[in-house]
Amino acid sequence: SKTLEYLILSRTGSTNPRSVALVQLNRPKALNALCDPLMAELNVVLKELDADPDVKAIVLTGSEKAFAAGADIKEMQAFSYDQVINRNFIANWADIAKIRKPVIAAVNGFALGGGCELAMTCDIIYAGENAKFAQPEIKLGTIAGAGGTQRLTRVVGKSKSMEMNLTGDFVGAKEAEQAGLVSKVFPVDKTLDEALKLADKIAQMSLPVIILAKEAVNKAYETTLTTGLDFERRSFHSTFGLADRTEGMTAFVNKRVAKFEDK
Ligand code: CO8
Repeated sequence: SKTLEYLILSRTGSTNPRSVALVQLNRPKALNALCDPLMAELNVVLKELDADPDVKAIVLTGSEKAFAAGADIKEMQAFSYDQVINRNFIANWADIAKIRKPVIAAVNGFALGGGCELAMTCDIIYAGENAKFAQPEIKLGTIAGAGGTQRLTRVVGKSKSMEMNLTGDFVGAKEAEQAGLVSKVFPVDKTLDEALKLADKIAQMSLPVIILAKEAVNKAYETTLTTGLDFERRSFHSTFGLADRTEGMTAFVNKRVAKFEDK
């Protein structure tokens, strides 16, 4: 594993030991508060992993106490309007949504404000029983700035999103699962293992098909149903240009396990 200033990186994977990348937020003294240099480092690392042909899935996690307690309030405290607008503060957060490979968030403990938004920017959220999600910006006299009013509303609906954004109240793991924010809940010491297992399961699939599937699901948030269905059908058709599609169907017909080669 490799330790950067704010992140710890490692690789795993049952078939290819480099196919699953683990990115751990490592700023324990500030409960992984997402300061600007941390987000810059995260962006660089995720882009590198996205470009690495060995990597087929990425897991993003924090500690057992905190996934991330939000944007760095101490950093933001002194900012003025002209400063945030001139430097387009937090605009680089949008880059994370452009990663083409699946990113799984393994969330234990606090996922607050920017921490909840970062988890929601990921493709799948696994949560530990101690996970606490919230958009507490309103208590700081501000509002969410990286998806807390947008992604959250699309996921949990208006009433719960309004409640969370207008009160800052914590939502626990079970409630988050019921609301569809989280796909599964685990004991705290199992969350990361389960997320890595999920990533490894995905990593057994064909990389170009993984990318097409993620892109197609994400289209559901961006377009009308008719346009999305057209996009999906065209993407489905395009898999017929892949050797892995031939292999997958041939393996099924011949009652053997498919062996994908990412092409
Ligand atoms: N920013 C900076 N430092 C933080 C943050 C934070 N968000 N959260 C915790 N810390 C620091 C604390 O200041 C403390 O530092 P120190 O030891 O130097 O005093 C250390 O982490 C430990 O924290 P606590 O002592 O408070 O630990 P507790 O266990 O008592 O409480 C809580 C944990 C409940 C998580 C508490 O720390 C808390 O309420 N934190 C703030 C949560 C919050 O309001 N988050 C939202 C931030 S605003 C935001 O995310 C805006 C998003 C805008 C778009 C995205 C842009 C990035």
